[in-house]
Amino acid sequence: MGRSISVIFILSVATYASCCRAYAVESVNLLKNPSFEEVGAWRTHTADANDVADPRSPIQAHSGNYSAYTKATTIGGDGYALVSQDISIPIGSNLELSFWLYVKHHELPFHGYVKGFVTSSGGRFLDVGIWSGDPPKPKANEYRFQARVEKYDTWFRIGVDLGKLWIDEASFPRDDTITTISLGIYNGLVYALPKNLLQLEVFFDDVFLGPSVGEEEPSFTWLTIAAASLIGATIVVAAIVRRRLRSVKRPCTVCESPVRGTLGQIL
Ligand SMILES: [Ca+2]
Repeated sequence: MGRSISVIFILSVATYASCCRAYAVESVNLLKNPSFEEVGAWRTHTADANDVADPRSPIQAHSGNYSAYTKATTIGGDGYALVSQDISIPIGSNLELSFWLYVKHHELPFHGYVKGFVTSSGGRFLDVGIWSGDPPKPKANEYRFQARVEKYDTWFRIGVDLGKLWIDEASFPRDDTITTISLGIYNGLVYALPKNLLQLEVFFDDVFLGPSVGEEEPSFTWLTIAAASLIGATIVVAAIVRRRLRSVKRPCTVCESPVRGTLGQIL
């Protein structure tokens, strides 16, 4: 009986694991080349020749062998560097945006911003990133989600429920379509910092934009765990009851045996 319970338990776990794995696979990234492993899909933008935007840099990678590298300096003036991709994704409440980034540590703390952002056909901007100091207040068509640098010189992830931010927090209309996604940095003179000194270097990798599976997964998980627990508990109770019934009957079958004492000890 013990072995059969184990087998059923293992089968339950295996079934649960395969369910969850299949469910996770349903998460579809709507971006092309999100890990920067291939050539193409991303365009680059820089302020001048002193800035760098490389959509396929082999220097760092969160996954695979490449990431997007951006570097901006105040040498020669304002500095910014971006990579962007044209898309067409209708706003939905379950849209999720996430990306990994690696901010290089420099002698001076960075001044400016590091961000991922989307723009829409309705002329709206939703920014997700890190701003130093006290950035200007967003305009009516802008929404800003402020994160922070968790650690320098290592990869960390920023993720948001883009659809919920768009609809519930920014109060932007739902009938809009995201037309571009961009990732990049700005290290500019708007912060009145010394010229020819500052630079900012950030890598981006594994960008995700697509339907979120985070909302439904917990209820699915808890339902599955509850059902599995109920089945498991029923099996265990049935096994205990059966065993007790046997042990109740057993003394009658051995009561006439001369070796009852020995059997009783064994049983
Ligand atoms: Ca990569």
